[in-house]
Amino acid sequence: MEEFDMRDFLETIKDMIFIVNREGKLLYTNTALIEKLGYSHEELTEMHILAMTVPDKMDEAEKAFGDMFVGKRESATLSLVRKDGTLLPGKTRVWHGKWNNEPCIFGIVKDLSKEHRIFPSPSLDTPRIHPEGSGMNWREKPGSPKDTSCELRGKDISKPRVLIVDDQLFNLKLLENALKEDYIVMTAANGVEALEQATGKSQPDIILLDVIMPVMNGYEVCIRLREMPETRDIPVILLTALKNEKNEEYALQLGVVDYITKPFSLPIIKGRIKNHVEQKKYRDRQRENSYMDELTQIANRRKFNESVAIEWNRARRNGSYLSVLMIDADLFKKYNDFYGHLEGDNCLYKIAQTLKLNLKRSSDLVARWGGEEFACILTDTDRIGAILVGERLRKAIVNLNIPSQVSDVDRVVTVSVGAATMLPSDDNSLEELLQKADLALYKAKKSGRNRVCSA
Ligand code: GH3
Ligand code: MG
Repeated sequence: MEEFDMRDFLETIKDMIFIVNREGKLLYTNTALIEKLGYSHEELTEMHILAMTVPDKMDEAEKAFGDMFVGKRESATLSLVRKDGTLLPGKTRVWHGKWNNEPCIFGIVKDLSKEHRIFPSPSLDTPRIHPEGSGMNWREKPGSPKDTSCELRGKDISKPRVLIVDDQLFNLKLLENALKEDYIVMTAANGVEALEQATGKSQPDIILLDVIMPVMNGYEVCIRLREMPETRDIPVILLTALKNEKNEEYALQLGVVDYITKPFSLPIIKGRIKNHVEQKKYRDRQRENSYMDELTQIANRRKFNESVAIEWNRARRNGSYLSVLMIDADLFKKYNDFYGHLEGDNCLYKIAQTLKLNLKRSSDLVARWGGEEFACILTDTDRIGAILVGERLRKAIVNLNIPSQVSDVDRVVTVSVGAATMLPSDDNSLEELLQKADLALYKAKKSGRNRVCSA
């Protein structure tokens, strides 16, 4: 007689069989289940058991499976979702066992679709309390979404960041577990939290967004993300149970890069995320190059304009001060005329690099505004703070000790600084802030140069 092979045996059974590990990931599905649900074997591999349940009822399904897995309940009547989105009513019963020497749960699902009765979904059979209560622990998987994002934050900044937005805790966990090896995973339970995370200092490289959520649905989140310059270019993948052409068309009009219907296959979703993140990183690199001033090797005016608009919005949301410094080389025309244009270029490079080196916060930015003029963005900095930074930069340029025989101001190259500060609100504007900084610079020039003035 041939040696007994469990797989061959399971294939002979007409009921649907699945085997999951303690985290709920499918390790094996027999042909009956594959055929009835319409997935391929590959699509089901590693899929989470709950990804086959009705998305809107996932909480109930999670509880039902969880109870069965810890032995509190013997069976549950639950609908499974076929690949084409239709429902397959079934009654699931589970046993504990081992598969490839690992503890796992065997499930057998009886197809109830032929039973001609109104199918309650997902009503549960009489609970049975199991004294041991052993098996899978859904709630105590290591690292809740929040924990994990905190734990990973700052640990590996080279990994791309993915923000998962879903009000279903289970979905968050499912995706988080699938992605945490390759990404820094951020999570949000609703649209408002999602916008907070997306506009924060550590922005995601991609957003996986559920459509149906309380407070603010996925479409509204998309619209808001597209409206704000700082989030406009973050690719968004919509995850939805709404399998319908109109919805998909609408989502694409809103600018989402992909539209995936639930239940989804984890390998496919991972592949799509990888492609979109690679494209985004490529675009980021292109943009970074277009943000660089060639002569001074610091940010250019385009970068300044985009950044200052973003910081203005951020400061307005956070109710924090935003300051700008305008910095201009003193009597530089004379310097050029005396030392020559090449020496002038060299001097501008040194000034730019010194300014950059002397900004301490990662959120501060110095850019070449044009010619021999530079501009700094100082986030979360009040008037006094801005004057202090301006003074530090002015001194740093003096300390560079670049000789200048032609200056009436000093025997070295100097700069004048105009500082302006605002608390962004409905009553003021970014243009006003920049004008104020310009006015302050004019004051510094008029009152003798090599000094900081505030408007
Ligand atoms: P002020 O103190 O009032 O600012 O006097 P200034 O001479 O610096 O101002 P003005 O605007 O009259 O002249 C700016 C000079 O800066 C003109 C130009 O020779 C020089 N300049 C502007 N861009 C560059 C550049 O890219 N390279 C070099 N070498 N010089 C530049
Ligand atoms: Mg000048």
